[in-house]
Amino acid sequence: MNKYISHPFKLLNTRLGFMSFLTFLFWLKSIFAYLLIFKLGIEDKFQYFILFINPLATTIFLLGLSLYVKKKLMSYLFMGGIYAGLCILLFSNIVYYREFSDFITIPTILGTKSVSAGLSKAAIHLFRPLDIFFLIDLIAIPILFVTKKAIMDPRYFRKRVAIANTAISVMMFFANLFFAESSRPELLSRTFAHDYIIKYLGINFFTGFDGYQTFKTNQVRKKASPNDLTSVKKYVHEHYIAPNEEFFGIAKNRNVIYIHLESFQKFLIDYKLKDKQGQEHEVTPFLNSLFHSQSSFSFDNFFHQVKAGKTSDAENLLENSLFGLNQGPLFTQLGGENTFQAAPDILQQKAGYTSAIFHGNSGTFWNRNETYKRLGIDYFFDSHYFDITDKNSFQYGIHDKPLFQQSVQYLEHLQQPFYSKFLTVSNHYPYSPFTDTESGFPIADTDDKTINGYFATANYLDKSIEEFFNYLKSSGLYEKSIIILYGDHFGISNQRNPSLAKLLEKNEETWNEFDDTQLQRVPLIFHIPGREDGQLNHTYGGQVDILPTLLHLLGIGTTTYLQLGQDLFSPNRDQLVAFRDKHFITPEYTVIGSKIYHTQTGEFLENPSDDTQKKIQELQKKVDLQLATSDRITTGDLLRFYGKKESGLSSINPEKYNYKNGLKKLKDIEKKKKNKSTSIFSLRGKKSTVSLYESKSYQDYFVPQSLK
Ligand code: GP9
Ligand code: MN
Repeated sequence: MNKYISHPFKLLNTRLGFMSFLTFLFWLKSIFAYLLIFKLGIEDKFQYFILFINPLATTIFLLGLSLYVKKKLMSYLFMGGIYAGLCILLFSNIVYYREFSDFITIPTILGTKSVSAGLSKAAIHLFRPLDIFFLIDLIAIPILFVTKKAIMDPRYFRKRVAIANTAISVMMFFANLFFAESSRPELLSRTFAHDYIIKYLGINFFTGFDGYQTFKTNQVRKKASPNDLTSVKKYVHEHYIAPNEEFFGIAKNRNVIYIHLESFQKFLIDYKLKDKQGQEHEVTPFLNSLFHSQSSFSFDNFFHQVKAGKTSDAENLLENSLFGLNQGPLFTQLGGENTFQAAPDILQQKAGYTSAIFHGNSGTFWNRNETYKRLGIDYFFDSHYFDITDKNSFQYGIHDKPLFQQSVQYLEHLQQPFYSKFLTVSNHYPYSPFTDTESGFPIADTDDKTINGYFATANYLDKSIEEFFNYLKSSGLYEKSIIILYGDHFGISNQRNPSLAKLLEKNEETWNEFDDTQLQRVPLIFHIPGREDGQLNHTYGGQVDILPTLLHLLGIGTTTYLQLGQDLFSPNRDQLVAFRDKHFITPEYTVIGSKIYHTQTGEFLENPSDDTQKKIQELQKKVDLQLATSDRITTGDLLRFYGKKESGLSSINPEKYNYKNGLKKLKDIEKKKKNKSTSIFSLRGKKSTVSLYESKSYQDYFVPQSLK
């Protein structure tokens, strides 16, 4: 009998056997890390299944490469080297995760971010005794070979079998990907968050994929030069419109409070849902009252302009007055690397604002934890800062009522004026309504469950905002603030719109792309307490226009910044709203590819006159130019060349930002500033405002099993 087989380790002493052994070990370590160290938010049994299989395909593929190496020692060394590499990658991620609650990206490994330097100093404190489990085999296995307890198989490995092994691993990968995409559609095109990729496809894949994306974006970035700014500046200069004098500075020095209305479409405003008995229920009575308030400047022809990055694209549009990318989310693709000149940064440098974001989801979602640093956001209160239970949260984090209520303990310590944003989530797909007896809201009656729940979750959002407003009033923050409410994007997708049609008193049969486009309206409200000259403005605009509008309201000029929007209050604005897919809308035309509709009537222009065609072509050119200019700035990372001389802004050092211990930092500032502290807590004689918050208990709300 062959001595390699008769040895006590038997199968292990064949190359394939040894490879299987290493695969098993790596699988075991990965599962250990997934379950005990990383918080991956596994939601159901299917996701557990995917989690358990996801280390296999890439590990077998990579270790299997050594099977192509003929020489015994070389083949074993190669396999061992790959194995050691994988183990070190996994282990480094474990250590990194303990500090950053995130995973290592290629730019981090390459040291372009000096967190890696900081980490190596801190790393030693991040080791735990248990870690020996992840490393011991890297010492034990070579010892086994040296002491001849394990033996290398000298037999030449047949190429056909090596190829079969590779083929199997590739097939396994596609099966894994198929499962992943069926649990989380568009996983790779939209990427969402690092933990999503790891949950579904494992660390090896994540690192490779990140490397590929980094390479792609670096290529474009490398090619860009300061000369590219010439055409950008020309566009911005020609497109700039001076602010409307009447509104310039009317909110000067006020706190900015953004309320992000998740998935909230304009049609919800003033909408009344009929229940089965035919009784009408106003869906968002509080938001309606704000929309029509004499202290509000509201917009009813205002459109979202997001693409794959959804919420994060909306944030990008608002913070930078730049579009997201045509493919994939800007925050995850460029947010961790690019230079920005965003609202929090401008307001900090020009008017001494402190900035904070409140969001009850994990900070890594949409790569916010990295991007926010580059936007100059001082404090990021993510899920770590909230008391989250099964009852008060769902897959996107803490529900809106507790989000607002629990934010107040931090908000009250912010130095004023502050720039803040509350990212709500409860009105997010799948719109599982809250049903408590007192505040339950009827479910709509269509054949689409998603649509049916949408009104009830919007109603819950409405109530949560009302509670927050009550707090703002009782705490004294209200009069000192400008509160801006905006819908981030559609909640009901185009495919579902025909089912929505009858609720909007439209015909399901004749519903078309024109109607889809009109539904991309989202509400926009600038609420300025104390003003009595509020108005409903019908100008056509989009999210890219918010930043210059806001800065002008705050009395800050925008001529030196590379922003692509136009002040919504300025007369003579273009009133041309570009969508990311190059479709566009004006008060006159809605243009979808080659199809032209009349915006006011919905009439399809079958044979547009030469004149109309020319007009449309010109508009299309403008739209294309706006989008191309945005892409030039973002993919070329051109703002890195646009320095203080031109912009008037010193550049940001993202490494100075760290979102841990936010409350402690705020309190330290209060102490340091003593009677110069402007937080509402200090101004009230160090009396907390937390007890002023009145909320109907969210404990009463629950998601019915049937809708989970
Ligand atoms: C996630 C939340 C929702 O943190 O902002 O994002 P969306 O799915 O709407 O892009
Ligand atoms: Mn969203």
